[in-house]
Parts: sequence; structure tokens; C-alpha cells
Amino acid sequence: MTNFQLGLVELRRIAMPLVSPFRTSFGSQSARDILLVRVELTAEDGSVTEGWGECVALSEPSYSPEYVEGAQHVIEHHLLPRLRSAGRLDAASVGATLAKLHGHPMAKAAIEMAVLDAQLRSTETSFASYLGTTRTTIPSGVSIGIHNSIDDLLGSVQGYVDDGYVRIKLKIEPGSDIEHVAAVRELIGPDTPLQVDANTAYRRTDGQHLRELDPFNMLLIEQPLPEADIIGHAMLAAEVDTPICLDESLVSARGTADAIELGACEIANIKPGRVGGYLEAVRIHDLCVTKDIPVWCGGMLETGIGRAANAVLAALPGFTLPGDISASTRFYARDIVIDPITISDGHVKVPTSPGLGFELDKAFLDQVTTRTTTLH
Ligand code: NPG
Repeated sequence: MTNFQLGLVELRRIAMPLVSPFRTSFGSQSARDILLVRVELTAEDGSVTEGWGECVALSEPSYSPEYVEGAQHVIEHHLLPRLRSAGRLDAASVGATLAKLHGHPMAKAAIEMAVLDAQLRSTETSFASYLGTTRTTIPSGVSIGIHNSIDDLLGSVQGYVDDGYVRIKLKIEPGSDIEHVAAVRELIGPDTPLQVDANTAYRRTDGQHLRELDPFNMLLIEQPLPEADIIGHAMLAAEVDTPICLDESLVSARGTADAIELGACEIANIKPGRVGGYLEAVRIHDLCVTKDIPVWCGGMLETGIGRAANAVLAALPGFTLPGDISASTRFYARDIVIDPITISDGHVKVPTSPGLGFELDKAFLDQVTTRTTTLH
């Protein structure tokens, strides 16, 4: 494997308004404040290639303990100095070098992603051929926020069905769950794949209540309980017929193996940012394949950078369920890439260009940039 010297690193913050507010059980968002990482790698022959990564941390520590300002701080003051002092690097060495620093998977993932993008571009290799994926398209699912009224919700769902999405995911919380699911199931008919995401909004004692979702023939209930409550999820999995899927609880391959062993994880949502990067995401995928656990790729309202890389990851064979990889226009009127992800016939094309699979729209990127920090 080629070894690279890490050169200049640029941390960019961009402000991206959402086309409509997105409400989950942990809050509502109408814009994303996103941290991008640009690295320059020098190869052994002296050539320099740039690569980009996207950090999925939100503005507040509401989804997980990480938040964008903290991610920027830990990258600048801890992760980059550690990487620089380790000497030459490549994407595969980043995780091991940073492993002695605890936590911060989203910050670590963004750096590894930028290094991987640059490394792939330096040899004109696509992420798809690096991973050995063979699928050329993947089915596209859409995630729909909590709505105040069932009528509004049905209007939104119908719009996404008309757009061609092949799977509907509804955000739920106590008070906005059973009736909402019942109404949506009636609207879309018995055959359209449907699932719900609670983002930790329930408690162990809600088993009987969540059983009321069983008649609606859903693919899964995602993360009903707080992330640390693995045993609680195992108890719910035994109590509720709809399969229990973990998201927030899964932050590493080792923890995923334990959750599966305990019966807490019948289906896995893999988000590269949450687990420390695409390489750990592949390890979780491989583990789930050997354990017969279906997986799908989650989303964190990524721009075209993360959306492209997620589309490639989701082309791996164990991703047997549609992911939250929607068209970029689901969230953003204009993306920072010149070739944003679109859906056609309910599917997204797996990118095959060198690197992670996107080309930046540099002029627009500059327009939405709110802060740039250059580190040598
Ligand atoms: O399609 O990118 C997408 C969004 C998918 O619902 C989605 N993400 O908890 O999985 C989640 C949720 C979310 C993440 C919501 C981050 C808000 C912020």
C-alpha cells in the first residue's frame, strides 16, 4: 500500500438551509452547519492530491455526544497532531493511529474519509472498485420527520411516493406513533415497505404499546430505547414481533457483535460517521453478513460528499434493505457538488468516478462557506 505524507489540512464550515424543517424526537432543524475536511496528501513520487471528507456531527449534542464545534476542536487540537506525529499514513492506518484517543467517531470518520478520497484519487480508483461492489444502482428510501397533524403527514408521504421512493421511514415519538403509522399504512397500501425511527424516545416499559405497531407489517422499529440500553432492546425484541433495528447504539464492530449476541439487534443501521468511518462500516457489514443480520445505510442529511460515499457503501451485498439515501433535493435546493444524487425509478446510481464519487461545485461551496481554518 502506498504511503502518503499529510500536508495542508483545511477545515471548512458551510451553512446549508434545508428545503423544509426536519423534526425528530430529539428536535427540529431547518439548516445544517456542516464541517468539511480537505486534506492534501503527497505520494512517494512527490505528486500531491486533495481529498474531502464530511463530518456528520450536528450543531448540538442531541443525536449523539458529538457536535460540530467540538468535532472541529478535537480534529484541530488532538486528532491531526496525533496523525502528523505518526508519520506517513494511508486511509487504513488512520483509525489505528487515532484509536488511543477515546470517542469522537464522527470527527475521526471525517479525517479518514478525506484521506481515503485523496488516496483513491491519486491512483484514479473509484470507491466502488476499492470496495469491490458490483451493484450499479441501489434502492432509495426516504426519511420523513414528525408532523403535527396526520393530514400534513399524509400530504408529505404522498409527495415522496409520487417522487418514486421505494421505502418510507417515519420518525415517531410517544403521542405521534400508532395513529400516524396506521394512517400512512392505509395511504400507501400493504405492500410498500414501511419502517419507523424513534431516536431513543421510548422506555423499556413501552413494550406493550410498541406491540400495537405489529399489525402494520413494518420492516423494523429503529432505536426505540436509549443507546446504552442494549439489554432493554433485547427484551423488546422478545416482546414485539416487528424486528428491532439499532442505530445510535452501534458505534463499533465490537459493540455491534455484542448487541447481536445479546439478541438486541435484529437489523443494523450502518452510518459510517457514527462508527468512526467507512472502513469500520465495512467491518460491521461483514460481521452482519456472517451473523445473518440484514443491514441498511442510514443518513445524516449529508451533502453530495457523504451522499456519494454512502451510495457506494450501500452497494455492498449485505445491504439488503433500502437505505436513507435519498435525492439531494430531499434536503437541499442546491448541493455543493456538480453531480448531486438523484433518484430515477426509485433508485440511486452508484457513483464510479475516482475518489469517493463526487465533484465539488467550488464556486457554490465558496458561497456557502462561513469559516475556513487552514492547518499546516
Ligand atoms: O436521509 O439523510 C437522511 C436523513 C435520515 O432520518 C434520518 N436521519 O436519526 O437517522 C436519524 C436521522 C437524523 C440524523 C435526523 C441526524 C437528524 C439528524
